[in-house]
Amino acid sequence: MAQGRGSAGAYIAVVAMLCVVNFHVANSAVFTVGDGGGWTFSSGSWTSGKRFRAGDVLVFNYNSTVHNVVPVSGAGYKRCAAPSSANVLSSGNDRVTLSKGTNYFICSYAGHCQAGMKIAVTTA
Ligand SMILES: *[C@@H]1O[C@H](CO)[C@@H](O)[C@H](O)[C@H]1NC(C)=O
Ligand SMILES: [Cu+2]
Repeated sequence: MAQGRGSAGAYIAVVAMLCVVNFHVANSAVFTVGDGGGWTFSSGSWTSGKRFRAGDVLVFNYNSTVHNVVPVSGAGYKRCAAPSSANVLSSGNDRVTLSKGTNYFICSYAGHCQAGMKIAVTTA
């Protein structure tokens, strides 16, 4: 009997855990950067009026022969510079989960960031 109650308790704990996981999945939004236009030179203004939260996912769609996505620091964003150790994303369909605070991304192809291919996404 005691053993039966024990496994029922474990079962309830597992179900409760799955509900928590589902809750997080259901509450994280997926945003396509630039919407139909994709990740490009005019992406900087795409963030305006949107509300992002930590855990939300950004999808970067672009032509990978001419662009990339590099998560950078605030300084890297301002200077349009990525450190050599940067994690360069280049699949053309990259998904990035937003963390708390401001998340910065640039395209590191020569001149692209300077031409506006950069975004700063602040999570609430
Ligand atoms: C990607 O860009 C290259 C170079 O401009 C071009 O030749 C190619 O057709 C483009 N691919 C797509 C899918 O637009
Ligand atoms: Cu580019």
